[in-house]
Amino acid sequence: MFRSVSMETTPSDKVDDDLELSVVCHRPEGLEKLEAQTNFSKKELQVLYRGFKNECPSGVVNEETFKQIYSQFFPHGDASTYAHYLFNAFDSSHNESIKFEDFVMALSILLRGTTTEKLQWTFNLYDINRDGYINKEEMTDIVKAIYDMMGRFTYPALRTDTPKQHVDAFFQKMDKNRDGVVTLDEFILSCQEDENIMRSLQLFENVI
Ligand SMILES: [Ca+2]
Ligand SMILES: [Ca+2]
Repeated sequence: MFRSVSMETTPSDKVDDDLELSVVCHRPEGLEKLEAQTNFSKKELQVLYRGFKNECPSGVVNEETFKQIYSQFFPHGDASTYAHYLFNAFDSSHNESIKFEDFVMALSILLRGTTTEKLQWTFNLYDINRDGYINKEEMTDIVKAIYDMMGRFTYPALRTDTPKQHVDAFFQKMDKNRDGVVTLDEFILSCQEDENIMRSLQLFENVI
């Protein structure tokens, strides 16, 4: 159903010019607060804000817009399902919209966070129903969404396994106590002790 979404969101130069002003006028105290809360400098935050406002002049991203923007990066596959999960992970206040603050907080972790912070964030992404555990269905849904998104051109990176094989292998390594779910501790421990899992996650990180 998301195939019908229009991809024509390329910003015009005119919009760009208008934004110079809004960047200068944007609540500087807000940026200072964010500078303290993230791993970005004020200057970097200003650049990010400019890009954010460029794509989303309203200052808030809803899921539809997020999918449109994100799908542009994966023209050969269907990124809509993965974008849905990502949107929920970015939407930290769970109010079905991503504000600039939500966006940079997530970006700060993904680009400049510690390994543990990144793994924690990834765990939350995989924990679709937010009950604190990753079950096999959730991991299958995520892995399938990634396969869909990659499409046939980048598929070779994942060609050796089917989604089910991928999930079974993940689970075997991660579910230490064999109770059928992966906790945050199990997730972090497995990733830290097994380079292969890390490498796989690295692959997943690249698509965030
Ligand atoms: Ca869960
Ligand atoms: Ca377990």
